[in-house]
Amino acid sequence: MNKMLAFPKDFWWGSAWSAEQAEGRGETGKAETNWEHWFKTEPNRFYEGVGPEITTDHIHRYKEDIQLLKETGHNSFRISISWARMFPNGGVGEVNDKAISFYRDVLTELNKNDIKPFVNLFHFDMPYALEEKGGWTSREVVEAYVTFARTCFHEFGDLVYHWFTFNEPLGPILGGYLENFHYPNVVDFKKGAQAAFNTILAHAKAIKAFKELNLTSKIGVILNLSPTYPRSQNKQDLEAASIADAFYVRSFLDPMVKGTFPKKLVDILKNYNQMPSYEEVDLKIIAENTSQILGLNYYEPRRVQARLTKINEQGPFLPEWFFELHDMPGKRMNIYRGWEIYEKGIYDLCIDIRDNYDNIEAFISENGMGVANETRFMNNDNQVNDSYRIDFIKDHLAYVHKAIQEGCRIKGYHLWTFIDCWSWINAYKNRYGLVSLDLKSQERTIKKSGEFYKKMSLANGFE
Ligand code: BGP
Repeated sequence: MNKMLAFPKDFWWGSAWSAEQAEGRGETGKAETNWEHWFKTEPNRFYEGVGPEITTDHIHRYKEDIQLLKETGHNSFRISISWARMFPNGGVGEVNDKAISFYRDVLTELNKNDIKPFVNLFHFDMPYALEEKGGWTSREVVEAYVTFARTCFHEFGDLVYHWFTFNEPLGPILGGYLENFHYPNVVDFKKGAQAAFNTILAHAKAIKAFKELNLTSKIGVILNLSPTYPRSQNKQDLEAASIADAFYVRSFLDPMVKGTFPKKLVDILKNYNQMPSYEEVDLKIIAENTSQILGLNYYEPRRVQARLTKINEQGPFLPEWFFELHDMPGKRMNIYRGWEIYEKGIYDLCIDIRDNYDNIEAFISENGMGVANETRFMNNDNQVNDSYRIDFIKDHLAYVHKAIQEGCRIKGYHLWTFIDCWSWINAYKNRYGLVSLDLKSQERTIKKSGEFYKKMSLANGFE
């Protein structure tokens, strides 16, 4: 018989999604977002031409959905609040009473059902009018975000369990300023560095505003942290991995958790004239307002080697000047999504946080398995028999369990995601949910993994 892996009392079993990916536009009034704008202007970029207009229609179905949360064993759930819905006049100005009522209804319903609401403020969705002002490169946008954050703390503070300022702040920087999968879709490292710095400042300023309200909840950030593994232990590969780690892991983790910037990264940016502009007082605000809790998103590792081919220093500056990705022979792939599966990565990440970040209270805020054409695994009752997802969850959780045994303060596990939802330019290509969605009828059906998730949550562990 397999040994039961029991998790600590009050472990947070849950999942996560975001406003733009799940709500749909609805009738509350909402400013156009960057994603809606991009979809309107370049629909062909989006998988099968599906945009964020309706998505999972949670805005009309939240009561039914919260019952499904119960039926799949959730004791906690992460949503995000749409800035564009809260401030329908381009993200600034008067706050939207209808948006306040909607979110208060959702949060009240979650609490009534004993599901702790985790609320994130920014999950890639910026009011388009603010993108026009320069997006995160603009100080005006930082101040507008702080007003949005303060308004949310004030309006919903009595109903929220824990708060998060940003989900994966690296995403919009990488995608928007380097790798073409996020608006504004340019290649300009220096602008990206400015946007990153301003995001970090916005995080700190929001935390400052939060502390002024003396709420009992905590506030932090959710970061996507792929541990970096060098191809070999030779000096060049180790150095390449350490630089990649500085760009992709420490860049947000250090300032948002410790209040300092990684020296390695700063030295490179100075050498290559890529430093953002800032004022001395910004550094003080960042140092004094750090995360109280940390969300860890983990999907796959980053494998790195020293560059084998020469870079073109005439072209735009890129992190890849200093390393390249290593396609490790024999690595195990999620053949349905194209990402590597390496469950030990989640353990290495937890240990890193324990040892280098003062063992800050943390939880796994996203982890999950995307599968294309998942209907092929449907049985005659229209239920997706996703045994691969159950294995994926168990394999990762076994490593989370081990990390907890070794002293990591990991308080919960949130799967990506609850009901299959819309995913940026990939739209509905890769399905991640515990519950499947029929896009045409909006019918929801619990997958085998949803049944498993409930059993695991009730038992507070699994065999
Ligand atoms: C994370 C994001 C989520 C979600 C997930 C799956 O990085 O926080 O919003 O999109 O990735 O991504 P994809 O659908 O591209 O596989």
